[in-house]
Parts: sequence; structure tokens; C-alpha cells
Amino acid sequence: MDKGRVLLAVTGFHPQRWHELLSAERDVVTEPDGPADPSITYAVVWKQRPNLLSHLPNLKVIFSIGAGVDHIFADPTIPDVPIVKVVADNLTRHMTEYVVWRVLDHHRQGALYRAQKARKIWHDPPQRTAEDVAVGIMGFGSLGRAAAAALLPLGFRLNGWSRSGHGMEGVTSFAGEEGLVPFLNATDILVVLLPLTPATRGILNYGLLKQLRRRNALGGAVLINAGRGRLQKDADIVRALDDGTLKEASLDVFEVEPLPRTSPLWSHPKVFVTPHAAATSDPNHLVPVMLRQMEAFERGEKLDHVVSREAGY
Ligand code: NDP
Ligand code: OXD
Repeated sequence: MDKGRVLLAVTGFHPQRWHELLSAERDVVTEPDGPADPSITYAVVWKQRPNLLSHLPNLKVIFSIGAGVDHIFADPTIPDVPIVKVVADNLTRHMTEYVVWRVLDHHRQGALYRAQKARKIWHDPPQRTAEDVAVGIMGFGSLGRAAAAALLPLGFRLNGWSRSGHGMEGVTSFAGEEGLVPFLNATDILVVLLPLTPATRGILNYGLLKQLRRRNALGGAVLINAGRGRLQKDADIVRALDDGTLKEASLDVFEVEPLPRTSPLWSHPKVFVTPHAAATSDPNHLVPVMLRQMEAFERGEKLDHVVSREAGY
């Protein structure tokens, strides 16, 4: 098979570096030559324009620029070709860093010390022990498992929730709908690394947050969401923080992004905000992975990390 041409279709950020790196080995365009351009073999996309891919007759593979693929499935007209998600050490490490950083900050009372510093208060509160704190990872896939592997040697107790309930040594596994409430009841710090699918949209609502363990070594339940914003109800999180259902939250993702300036989350004293930056896709690391997959595909080999259309992730 010849070296296929690439359509690079991204919205929301500048694709220049992706273009440069892909162009070193492939012919790359940013617009098809008409809606039924026969010259396009691969699409490399982030939030592509609806209908852009639907009629390309020779499109063989769609590559997501991110680990999440909800931005692709948002267009119901996407053709029935394999969709490949990102699984790459660089992205996984960034997410692991984010999770460890946020878990440790909540565990080590970062918010309290920042407030004390602002008021020049010298006060040393009792220290907690990681063994007394259970971190529950909701979405136990490639990112969730890597985060768990980094938290385990720090001494935290670990729970993992997934569809299949697959295990990992040192982690208590919970599966599917029946496992959800027991998982939440055994969790002090909830780390969300779920994909956004029809089954997970809005799952982080007030009722779910109420199920977290609040009488615990931290003095309350903590939410860390780095999955997707539309997993959560922003207003329910504010309500939960205000009435003590949640003690604190670290949010990297939001129902609407960029987070509107009017959102109460910006100024909420119990919320730590990052701008969907937990694990940013770095073209220097991800383009070589995509190029290798294209070459393997052209040699007739199987693609890795193809998502399930049925499951939506
Ligand atoms: P994976 O597909 O490897 O893992 C997804 C996990 O979620 C799996 O354990 C899966 O279960 C579980 N899951 C999916 N649907 C359900 C459900 N209905 N009920 C219970 N469990 C479910 O994804 P990744 O780990 O690679 O990525 C996770 C998400 O992280 C991405 O989809 C993306 O949204 C987000 N992300 C955010 C970034 C950021 O910067 N904020 C950066 C990168 C990713 P099972 O194992 O049984 O299949
Ligand atoms: C991703 C993201 O899905 O950056 O990779 O959100």
C-alpha cells in the first residue's frame, strides 16, 4: 500500500507543530479537496467539523489527537472506519503526575497551608497517614491503572471501578452498576478518569457524591476530575461543597470549556482549577506513535488501541 495522505482536522488549538511533524513523512492537508476527496487515507482529528469525514471514499483510519474520543463521536456522521485513540507513555506520565499531585495536595492539606500563608499563620495541624486514606479511581483503564501504580507505593489504599472490574495487585476492584455504590462507600478521594459516553454523561451528580465516605481521616470527601467535564454537573459540585458533602475538589475539566468567567467554581475557596491541562497531547511524542501505526497498517498489520463504537470509548 502507498503512503496514504493525511487530513489534519483540529479545532480549538493551533495545529502547526502537528502539521510540521506529520509532513516530515506524509503528504498532509488541512482541508479536503471537496467533501468526497478520494485522496485522503487518514484523518488526524480533534473536534473535527461535523460532516467533514462522512463522504471521504478512501478514508481508512481516524486517529484521535487525545486519549478521549468523545469529540469524534460527537459527529453522528463519522464513517465506519477504525478509530484509534492515544495511548502513549508521555501522556500517561503527565496524567499520573497530575493525579499524584492532586491526591497529595488534598492529603497534605495544601488548601489549608495556602490559606494560612496568606494570613501569616504558623500552625502545624495533625498529620495524616496515607494508609488511612482510600483513593478510588473511577475509570480503571490505561490512565487509571498507571495512576494507581504510582499511588500504591505511597501507602494509599486503592479502589478501582470499571465496566469489567479487572483487577490489579494491591487494588480492590469493583465492576459495573452493582459495584458502584460499594466502590463509593469505600472511597475518601474520588479520582475520575472515565471516558465521556452515553453511559457516563452526568454520572458525577449530587446523589453520587453523597455516597462517598465523609467520616474519614481527611475530615471529608474529595473529588478529583480529570476525565471529561460533561461527566459532572458543575452546579451539583458547588452544592456538595457548600453543604459539606464534599470537602474539596480539584477540577481539570468542566461542563463548558473554557470555564465561563461567571462560574462560581473560579472563586470557590474549596476548588482547585486547572484548564483541561492534566495531560496535554504533545505532538513531539504523539506524532511518531501515529506515524508508526500508519506504517504498520500499510504493511497489513493490526492497528493498536482501536476504540469500540458500541461502547463509545
Ligand atoms: P481507557 O479506555 O483506557 O479506560 C477507560 C476506563 O473507564 C476503563 O476502565 C473502562 O472500563 C471504564 N469505563 C468506561 N465506561 C464505563 C462505565 N459505563 N462504567 C464503568 N466503567 C467504565 O481510557 P484512558 O484511561 O486512556 O482515558 C480515560 C479518559 O481520560 C479519556 O477518555 C479522556 O476523557 C480523559 N483524558 C483527559 C485528559 C486531560 O488532560 N484532562 C487527558 C487524557 C485523557 P473497562 O476497563 O472495563 O473497559
Ligand atoms: C485527551 C485530552 O483526551 O487531552 O487526551 O483531554
